[in-house]
Amino acid sequence: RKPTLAVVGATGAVGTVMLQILSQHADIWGEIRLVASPRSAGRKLAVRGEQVEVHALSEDVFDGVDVAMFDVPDEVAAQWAPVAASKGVVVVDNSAAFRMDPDVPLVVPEVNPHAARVRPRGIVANPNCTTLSMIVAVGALHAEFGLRELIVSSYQAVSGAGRDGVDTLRRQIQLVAGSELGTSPGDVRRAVGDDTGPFPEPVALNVVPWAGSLKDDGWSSEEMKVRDESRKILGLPGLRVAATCVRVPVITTHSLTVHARFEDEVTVDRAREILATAPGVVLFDNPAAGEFPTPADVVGTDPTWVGRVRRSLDDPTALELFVCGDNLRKGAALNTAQIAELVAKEFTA
Ligand code: 2RA
Repeated sequence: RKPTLAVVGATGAVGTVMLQILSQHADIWGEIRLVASPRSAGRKLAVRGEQVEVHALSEDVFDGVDVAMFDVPDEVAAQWAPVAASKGVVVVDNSAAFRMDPDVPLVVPEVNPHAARVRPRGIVANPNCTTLSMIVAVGALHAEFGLRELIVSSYQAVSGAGRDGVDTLRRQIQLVAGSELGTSPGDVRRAVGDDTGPFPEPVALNVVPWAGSLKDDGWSSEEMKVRDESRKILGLPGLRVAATCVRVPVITTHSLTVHARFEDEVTVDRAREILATAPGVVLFDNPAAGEFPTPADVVGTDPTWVGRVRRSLDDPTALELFVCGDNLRKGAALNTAQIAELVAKEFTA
């Protein structure tokens, strides 16, 4: 029997990519039931080449469902994932509501697939897109070299903030295009006006050193997620992590610079071999030929792309990398689908 899948949050930015992925991956699901907020109920969306009606989120919508992917706000997931789980549904949740719950595994199939089998609450969590955009590459290096410390800076795309983020950047690009803006203090801000959407500052012609909400001692929620989630996924509770998260005027695909320090000396040759053969990673690293990943080339692809692999000049145990990953695919929908596919094997085995 092919398991029944529910996609909760089918109409959102990630949900849209999820439906594309479900249409492209092997057809392992029986019914695919689409679920969203009541205001989207009755709409029809294309999945697997068919128009499928969207149902309003309710307890009954989980009747007969085996696996449910959730991509909804934290508070909606916090309320509804346990409802689905109480009906025997295995929930794969892409919110932050359960990621750090010790009874909820946080899974990246290339790194810790075994963790998905132990789920006391019936919920498996999907990491945040910023963590996911680098962790497959870092995990492959950790498996060989033993990770001691991560220092990362992110260059995050506006679609990480959902459709509102994308609409905001597109609107601002119109307002600043073809002008002499960007040459005197505050000129971009005045052109863009007060409506900066989900961002604290204009994002067109700018970079904004902020993502998420304010946490203790000046850290952002996004920076804390990179630290906490990397530790949990890699099974390294004491890993030293320092992250600085920055929003850039890119529509989709998060990039990160990574300084990774390991237990012993590393070589670039061995690091390149590992990255070239790791599942889910593409090594694209030939600066002499101008070859390194950029978001504009990576968007729409599945793997984590790695370039600029160097050994630290001042520390032979450390590597420097530049990493790009599509935040809506591997960063969200794809990893969720991969986890759901792992779980689905339990139904068909
Ligand atoms: C962002 N990581 O990019 C967030 C979305 N989950 O804003």
